[in-house]
Amino acid sequence: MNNTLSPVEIPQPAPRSSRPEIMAEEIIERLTYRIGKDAKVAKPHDWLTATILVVRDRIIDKWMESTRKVYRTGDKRVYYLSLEFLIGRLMRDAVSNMELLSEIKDALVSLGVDIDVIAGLEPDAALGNGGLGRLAACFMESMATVDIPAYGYGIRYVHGLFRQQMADGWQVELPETWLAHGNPWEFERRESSYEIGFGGSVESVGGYDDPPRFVWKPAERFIAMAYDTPIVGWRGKRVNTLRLWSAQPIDPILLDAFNAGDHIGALRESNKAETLTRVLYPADANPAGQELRLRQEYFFSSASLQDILRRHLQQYPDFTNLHEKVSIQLNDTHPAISIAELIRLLCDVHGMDFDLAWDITRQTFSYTNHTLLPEALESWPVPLFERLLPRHMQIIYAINTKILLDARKEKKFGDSQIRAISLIDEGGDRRVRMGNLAFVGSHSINGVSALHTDLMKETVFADLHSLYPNRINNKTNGITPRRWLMQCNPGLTNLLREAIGPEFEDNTEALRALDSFADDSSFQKKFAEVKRQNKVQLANLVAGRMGIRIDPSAMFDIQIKRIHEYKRQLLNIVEAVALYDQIRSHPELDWVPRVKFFAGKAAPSYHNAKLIIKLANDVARVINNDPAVRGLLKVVFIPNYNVSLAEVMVPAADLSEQISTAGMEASGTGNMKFGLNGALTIGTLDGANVEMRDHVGEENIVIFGMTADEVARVRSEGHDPRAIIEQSRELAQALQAISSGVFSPDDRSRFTALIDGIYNHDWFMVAGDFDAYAKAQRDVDQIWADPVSWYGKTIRNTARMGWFSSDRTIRQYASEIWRA
Ligand code: NBG
Repeated sequence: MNNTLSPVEIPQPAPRSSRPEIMAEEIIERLTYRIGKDAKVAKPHDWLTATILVVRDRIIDKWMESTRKVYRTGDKRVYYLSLEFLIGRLMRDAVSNMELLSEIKDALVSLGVDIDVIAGLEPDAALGNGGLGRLAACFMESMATVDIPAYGYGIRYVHGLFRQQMADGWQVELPETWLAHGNPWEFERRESSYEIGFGGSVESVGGYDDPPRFVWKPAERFIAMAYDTPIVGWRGKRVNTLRLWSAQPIDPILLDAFNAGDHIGALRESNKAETLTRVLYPADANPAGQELRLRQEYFFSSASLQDILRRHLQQYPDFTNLHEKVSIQLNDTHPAISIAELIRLLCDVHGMDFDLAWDITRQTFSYTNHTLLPEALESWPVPLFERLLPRHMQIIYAINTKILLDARKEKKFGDSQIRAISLIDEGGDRRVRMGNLAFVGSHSINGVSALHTDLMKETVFADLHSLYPNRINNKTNGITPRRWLMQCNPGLTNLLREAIGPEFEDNTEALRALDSFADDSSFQKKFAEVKRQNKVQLANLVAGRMGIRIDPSAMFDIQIKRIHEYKRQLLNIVEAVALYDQIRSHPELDWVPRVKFFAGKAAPSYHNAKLIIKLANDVARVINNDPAVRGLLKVVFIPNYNVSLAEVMVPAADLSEQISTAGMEASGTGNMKFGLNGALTIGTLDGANVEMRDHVGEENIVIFGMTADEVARVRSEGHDPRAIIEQSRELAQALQAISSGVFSPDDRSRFTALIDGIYNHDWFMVAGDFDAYAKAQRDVDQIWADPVSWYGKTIRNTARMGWFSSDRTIRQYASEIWRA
């Protein structure tokens, strides 16, 4: 069944030519008739938009074909629900995946336009905070590449992640306006609109003979409207849809109020709707905890599910086969309310009975956990939940009754286990636990690296795991090699093609053939030259943006990621201070010239993270200006880290810092990007670092520090950081220097409390791991001093990272979870 209106056969548009002359003509055509600009006065931004429109047309042809195909075949559709999609710029991605790069370049050259200049104007769509959102973006690209019919569902935030500016070394957050020039990639879909309610009450109708039916009468209602962005897979094989929801008022203006002279009140509904999807919460791995966040979560979950059900009914008579035709992946707990919402829609709106709806729901959903940090597990106060989503609260109680009865009767769970698995946290103020809801409502719960998955079974989900022992599984993260090798590092890509042929472009694991070149001196020279070119580019960026000159022959040591105590930028900075001390005390030694780069944003409310940024900048100012260092060590904090900046930094790295406290980084994905681009990793046995070591070989990675087990043991048995510090002269000196204001003469006690934290509890094991880290850094220096050894290792990193392609990850999701 289809809802086509036209009875006549509609001719399809003719395929478009990719000849540069034709595309140049089309660019002029778009500039003139779509943008309304004469080529003589067109601004670079107009050229960008016109170019995107020309590429977009070619994508649309494939997009429609992909959509038609899934209606024809009746294949299962995968829905990826995520509050974050950190997609970055799209033009280069789209052009390169459509294999139009040289044609578009030529077309633009013939018009006197430089593609690099206009590509640099494209705003960086930052609808995410960090790894979780970037993973969603890599997955979207890989799902299209491996030909899975998939939709991403999220929110079209008007303001993505804030712009970070430095004011005297402090982070300042400014609003980001990625939509300021319009967005040529998106299509507004007014016809795909759904009503979303909040608050109000629940009435039950029927009773006596029939089972009662529940009717939710929301007090507030909004419209969710869809905006679609096409996502092209590699070689344009398939084009999927990223559908982002925007909130609209039901009554844009209250005319009664307006006519009565209340001009502001008349726009009340409009303002409320706009607020709902205006900003992305800037918290990474810790819950925002505010009502607006819960509203955002429910808003996009409900809109997505209504859309999914509507699409299903276009093809099938009812929902009894929903789980055979639909898989819904919950990206963390943010969309976990979807579980109760699906039951509500099936039962209350479509008349299904609860037990069947529950069964179908569980077979439809699967959930990915992305962090074990206890403070990051989402939960909502019961009174707030009840007020905002009264019907969902009832459904959650009903699910809880089922689960707890089953656990007590079938599994003989005792009180403490019952308390642990309950959907309601009864300790203190009562709260709804979204992690437990996501777990019980899904047939698959996965972690994002082998270690993280093991720890999930042992810690946060231990009791739920013993109740449902077959549900937890692992899907180690991956990255798309198109963006993170082929687009960001054309120099290396060309060299690889020259050496091992093009097979790796379609199968990243074919990079393994590079192993046989690892010790070949002429290949090493070429590999080194590519790295040098990439470093020159980064050096130019730093000179241009910050006015700091750096020497591209120094070792580029890079740590880029969100600023978090568990990620231990602080350990890296303390080591820099210790090294600074050493260089001054022993000027006669052969120090390896290094530039330590940092970039990353801190959650605006995360005090210590912001202080760590200030510390990095304070330390940089002192070290960079001390003539005694003779340029051997530089520290650079590049502001406003985002996807586009990563695309310049990753290819330029010699050393990749992946130094989280073991057991705390679920996976990491930056680690994979660096390895693939030929950096050596210094890291702990945490997250996917463990599997990276297994793949590249332990001689090709520098591992240091406590293991996750050791951290857990030390934490439970008692850790004495003060004693450790007293044993380590270098560490003691560095900490004292920071604490006493050597780097902050304007405010000597600025960092005292931060450093006291290390002396007093050292939760993140900065003192605990310092000596091992400092020694590992000197090992890195030694490897660097022998270029043959250095390039042998880094080439082997590129050769052996193919398994970390998100194509592999997605294939595993498809075969083991979605069965698509
Ligand atoms: C992050 C983890 C990373 C992991 C990404 C993607 C959250 C909540 N978690 O280690 O911290 O790589 O998720 O899985 O953002």
